Amino acid sequence: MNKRVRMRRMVADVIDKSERIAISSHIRPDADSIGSGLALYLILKQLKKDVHYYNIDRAPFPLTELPGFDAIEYQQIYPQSFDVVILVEGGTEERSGMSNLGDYFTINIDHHATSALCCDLNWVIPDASAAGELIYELALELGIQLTRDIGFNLFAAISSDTGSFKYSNTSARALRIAAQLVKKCHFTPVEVSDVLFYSNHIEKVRMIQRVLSTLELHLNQKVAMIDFRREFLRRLALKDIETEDVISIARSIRGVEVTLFFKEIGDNYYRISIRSRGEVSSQEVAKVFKGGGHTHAAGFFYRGNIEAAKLEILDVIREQLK
Ligand SMILES: [Mn+2]
Repeated sequence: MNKRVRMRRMVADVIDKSERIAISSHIRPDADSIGSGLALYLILKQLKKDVHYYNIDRAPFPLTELPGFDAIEYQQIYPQSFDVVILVEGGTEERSGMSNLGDYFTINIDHHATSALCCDLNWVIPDASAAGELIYELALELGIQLTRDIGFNLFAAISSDTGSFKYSNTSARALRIAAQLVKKCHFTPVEVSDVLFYSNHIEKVRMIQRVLSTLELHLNQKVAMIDFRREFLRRLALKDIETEDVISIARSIRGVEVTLFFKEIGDNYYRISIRSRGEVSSQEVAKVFKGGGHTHAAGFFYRGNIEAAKLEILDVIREQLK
């Protein structure tokens, strides 16, 4: 039996034996973490568990439209008592924003190769395209009825993390699971797309317009860079920007192998997202700056001048392109 199946059985076994269960996603949650968390919440409800879904950060629109979203509560898990705490892509206190996790029996369900293995059970499968794949397999293991809302959330999770089945993590398994969800769960892919990809506010598109105006190309046009400056938020009702859309426009440029997105989050303080294809590993670049992620998607924080950051990062990428 492979690790993926063995761990799935162990996780199902703990759930079977548990009564009070808490779920949490990571801070600044994305569609996979929220869709997977909501699906898991609905699965555990169906099993008549006393389940709570606690997060620290409220997910932005349009994730607020996912079925069951209002069930999420915003508070620490500690000091309430639970038989098990399940962390969806948030296996550490830092990543989940939850304190005192050492006081609980914890399960980490994740597909990031860099996921910390510090929970009591770590079901970490880097081959999985999304945490949603693992929750789907867990649902089968637990023998629950796949409802529309569970299917909708899991499809949203997988379709988001695979970039609508475009990224390199789009596997036969991801497609097969997506097909099974559509077949069994009475929703259509277009309903999910309408929520995730076709409900942009005009303000968001205006924001993308501003961010794209910063586009620079380097290293024989193989590296694209875009900046999000805090001043862009002035005069807009938006509080934040969903980075993935604007990154995907930059990375769509023919010949671009690496896309860097610099998000200004404080004075001389940036969160930098890297997307790559071809020979450059995003993860290796991020590691140099003490960040993490996958081969084709990673990120890190940088303190200092943005122009200095750009030069330093270009040096690292230049080495990898050799
Ligand atoms: Mn994910």
